[in-house]
Amino acid sequence: HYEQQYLDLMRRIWTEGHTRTDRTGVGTRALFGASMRFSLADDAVPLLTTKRVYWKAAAREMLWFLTGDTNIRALVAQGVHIWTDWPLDTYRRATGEQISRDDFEARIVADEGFAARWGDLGPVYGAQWVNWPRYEPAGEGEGLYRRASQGHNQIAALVEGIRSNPGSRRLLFTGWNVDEVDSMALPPCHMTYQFHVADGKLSGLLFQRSADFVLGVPFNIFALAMLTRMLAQQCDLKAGEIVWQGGDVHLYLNHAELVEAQLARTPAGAPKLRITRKPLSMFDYAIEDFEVVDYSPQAHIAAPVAV
Ligand code: DHF
Ligand code: TMP
Repeated sequence: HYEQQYLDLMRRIWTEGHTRTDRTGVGTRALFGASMRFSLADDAVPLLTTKRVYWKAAAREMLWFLTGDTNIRALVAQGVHIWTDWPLDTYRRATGEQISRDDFEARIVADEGFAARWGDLGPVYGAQWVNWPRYEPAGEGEGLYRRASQGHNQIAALVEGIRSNPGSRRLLFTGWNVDEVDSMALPPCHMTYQFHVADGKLSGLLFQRSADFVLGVPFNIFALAMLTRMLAQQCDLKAGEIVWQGGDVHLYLNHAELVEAQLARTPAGAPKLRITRKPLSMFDYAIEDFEVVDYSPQAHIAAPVAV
């Protein structure tokens, strides 16, 4: 079963990983350098079956990236809570107010000014993917360069590249903007995506510098599969496979019992991801265009997220 790779790697991190103190203070066991690959043939999608993965939250996050938005407001308004904890932490530290997560989210949705002030994550994924800063010679009295009103759209360029030069070894985009990582709430984890065309099939590879194996990775591999399927559809190619590569691949120490519980389960089933329409471009997909069938996972396993 395709999921065995995930479970084997999880077991290996837990048994062979080095214990490390990390930025969050929670502590991890970590391996350095690991890889998994999954077929996308016949609409196969690598959703975990040993626990329910809320794939619609991951799909909505991917569509949000593609809009270039970096404010959590649009996510929260759709009931996606996965990014709330970081702005919430900033808000609590700055104001000393012990606001609840629910109240903070309610204010983000109700009050546009509040969201503008407290809901932005900085120039994260979306900003870099579709609007990487570009500079042009400035006018009189403005210094040498000014920021151009329109940045680089790496996604549009990627589609153009796949269509016009499928043999290229430069079909990639990255969120790791050295000039801007310090102003992001979190520097990109899933940082570089590369694509490859062979035999009429498009494959996608992700390099993820830092991987929370319990919470982040199930979302990240689904999103990689979804993105690869969307690109293949836009470029009239079939989907090949996805390759996931992790740098610091870790299990948080407070996930110990959840890891044991999940490793005691057996994967089963072969879910499929259907795209029910062909939108005009990468920027015209909606959540309704995606459907997962044949997915009957075991129960969700809730895990605390290290902020
Ligand atoms: N920090 C850490 N420590 N780990 C992460 O995986 C992580 N991921 C981020 C931002 N910062 C992070 C963005 N992605 C969840 C999933 C993905 C994600 C953030 C959080 C998460 O909590 N998933 C839960 C609940 C999902 C839900 O309620 O919809 C899960 O069980 O999948
Ligand atoms: P770091 O910036 O100190 O590496 O912390 C980021 C944490 O978030 C780390 O545990 C990896 C995790 N993460 C994922 O695994 N996937 C994601 O998509 C994101 C945004 C974060």
